[in-house]
Amino acid sequence: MLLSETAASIKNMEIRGAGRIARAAVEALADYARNLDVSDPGRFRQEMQNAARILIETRPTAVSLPNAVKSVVRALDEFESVDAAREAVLSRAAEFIQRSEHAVERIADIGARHISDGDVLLTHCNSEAALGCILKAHGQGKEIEVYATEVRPRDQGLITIKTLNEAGIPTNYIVDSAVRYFINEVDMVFVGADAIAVNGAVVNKIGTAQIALAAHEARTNFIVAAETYKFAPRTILGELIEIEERDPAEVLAREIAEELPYVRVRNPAFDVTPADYIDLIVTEQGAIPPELAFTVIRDYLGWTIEELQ
Ligand code: RUB
Repeated sequence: MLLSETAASIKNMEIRGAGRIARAAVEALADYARNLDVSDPGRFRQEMQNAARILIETRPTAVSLPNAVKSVVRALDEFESVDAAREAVLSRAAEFIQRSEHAVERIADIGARHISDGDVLLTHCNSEAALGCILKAHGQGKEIEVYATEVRPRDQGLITIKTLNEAGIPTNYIVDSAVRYFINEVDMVFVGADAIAVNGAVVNKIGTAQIALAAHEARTNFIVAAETYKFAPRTILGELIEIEERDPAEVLAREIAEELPYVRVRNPAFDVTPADYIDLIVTEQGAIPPELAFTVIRDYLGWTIEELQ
């Protein structure tokens, strides 16, 4: 897919979910590098950096996107010739995609160990990392049941229930506001993440924080499944994660909204769950308490404070 097509598909959410977004962006970047017909190394670098910026600007919250794209374009600084830089970009892109797919598998293995026979799980939105754990546990022969939320306004829950149904997992499909009603029947909440801050707070689909609150009050375990490239290094510098606010028409049809001049429709796509409400973050490097987020940023993202400036 062309760079502009991938950027448009990420923006309009045909490609969605933090891991998939990161892999699609990196693939587009590799494709762009492969076809970039310039001989001047400076020009090559500049064009690649522009391409990286276009991709990064598509959606502001999923930190996997800048983390992945930057890990690829960082190769540009290390090579003098266009051919060497191109090769480096291609091999870093392939490496990232392989690492990402492997991480999702590894998370499924580790996450499934926390799920017992007979458990009732609840998931929100459509996270390949969280669903991977659930599918793995089912594949291991554990009898599980799932509550999946609808996920207003974009209905990502529909994708989730189709996957669960295909796997033959008994699933209850509920409106987002029914979580408190059912939470006492749930043993464990499993969600994904778009970003994880240095203080262990998790940014995920709008509604996640409300579910965490309900789970906390009911003493229900709350587990996040997230690859290490979803941790946000710049939060070390005190930078906040930007919460994307999308088109109000996703929530209320424009014709209706136009009749209500005093009503402002708000549509934040994500919210922040404080570390206090999170029992465990399952990464490909192991399951950690949210308090260890700094260690993940330091040890696995490999970025020094100087590089972040
Ligand atoms: C998707 C979402 C997912 C995370 C993790 O939001 O909030 O829970 O991205 O997904 P959107 P994954 O639909 O707005 O992109 O585990 O697949 O990376």
